[in-house]
Amino acid sequence: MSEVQNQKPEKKPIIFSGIQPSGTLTLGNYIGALRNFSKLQDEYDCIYSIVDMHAITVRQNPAELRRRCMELAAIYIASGIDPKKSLIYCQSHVPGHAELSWILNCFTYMGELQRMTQYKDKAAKHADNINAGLFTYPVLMAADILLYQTNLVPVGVDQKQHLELCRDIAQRFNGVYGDVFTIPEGYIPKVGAKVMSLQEPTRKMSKSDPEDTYVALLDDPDTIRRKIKRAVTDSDGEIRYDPENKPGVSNLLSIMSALGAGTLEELQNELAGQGYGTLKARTTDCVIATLEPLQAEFKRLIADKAYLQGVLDENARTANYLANKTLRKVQKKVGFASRG
Ligand code: ATP
Ligand code: LTN
Repeated sequence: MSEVQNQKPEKKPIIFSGIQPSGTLTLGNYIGALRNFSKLQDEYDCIYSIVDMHAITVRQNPAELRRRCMELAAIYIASGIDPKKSLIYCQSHVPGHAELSWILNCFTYMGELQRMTQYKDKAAKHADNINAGLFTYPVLMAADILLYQTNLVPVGVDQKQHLELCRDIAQRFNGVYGDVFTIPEGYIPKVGAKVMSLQEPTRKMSKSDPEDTYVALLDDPDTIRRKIKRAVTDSDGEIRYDPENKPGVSNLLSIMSALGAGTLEELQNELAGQGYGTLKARTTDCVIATLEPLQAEFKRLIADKAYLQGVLDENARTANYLANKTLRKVQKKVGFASRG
């Protein structure tokens, strides 16, 4: 090996994650996933997709979906992802996702997909439109991840089951054809992996639920204050972390802790003996302080559509190049005809 080759920098491990442009991003998306995206940009090669193909598993208004894709690109950058270091692109701009997804469909069992809790939840929620895309959604997600030989996937805990299926599919494929795919690991936060609804604190906060159940990343301070003030708690008046018996209070404590206000224990000690009014006011302050800089940066970026379009176009070209490397290998392995 020549000296120059010897000095070649080590290839960094790869991070991949995606968020659906299916609604206004919530504090749950931020705490569970987004805020971790920018953290590891220097140690990893990071790829963050705006997964618009996943979003259409539920009916979307086309103009709104297009607008939300642009907004999500601005939110990604406003949260600290640097598009010069990390890739930010729209899933639909890289056809390899759909192509690999088809192949992986043929390595996934109906029974595996039938067990997916997100599918069961969404099928119940959208009983008038239980389409095949909703059913095979986790296979497209596996394709997203495996296409880039991903090592680490930052997600909220609700995606753990999908991630395990992705690993199973990859191992099954590798078992037949040799080491084609890297087997990915999840990166799930210790606190805040599942932020709960403000109105029904036993359910996950979700961007496709009614407005008053979540704090949106772009809510103004008054709206945030009002929503948290109305958050459901309980009637025993004690500030204690106990998700089973006190889901509402525990949710507010974990939100604060996740946003850096202290460990759950510290917060419990600090707030012991105080009323829920104080707990809510403190939570509100933490949330506003976290979101203010992100919102200011978002406003600046969303005004510059040409810049955002440029980032999406340029990064999609790189993503296509990387995706095709894996895709060609997979196509060859399964025996698709060679190209002249
Ligand atoms: P939808 O309601 O449209 O299904 P969603 O709000 O669940 O959307 P996704 O786009 O499916 O959001 O998820 C994006 C990322 O945010 C995923 O990594 C997911 O695990 C994470 N996430 C979503 N909701 C929460 C939550 N309440 N707490 C923590 N993480 C969450
Ligand atoms: N299914 C995810 C979004 C998603 C994703 C991915 C996350 C699609 N593809 C790949 C991580 C890696 C969700 O949050 N509902």
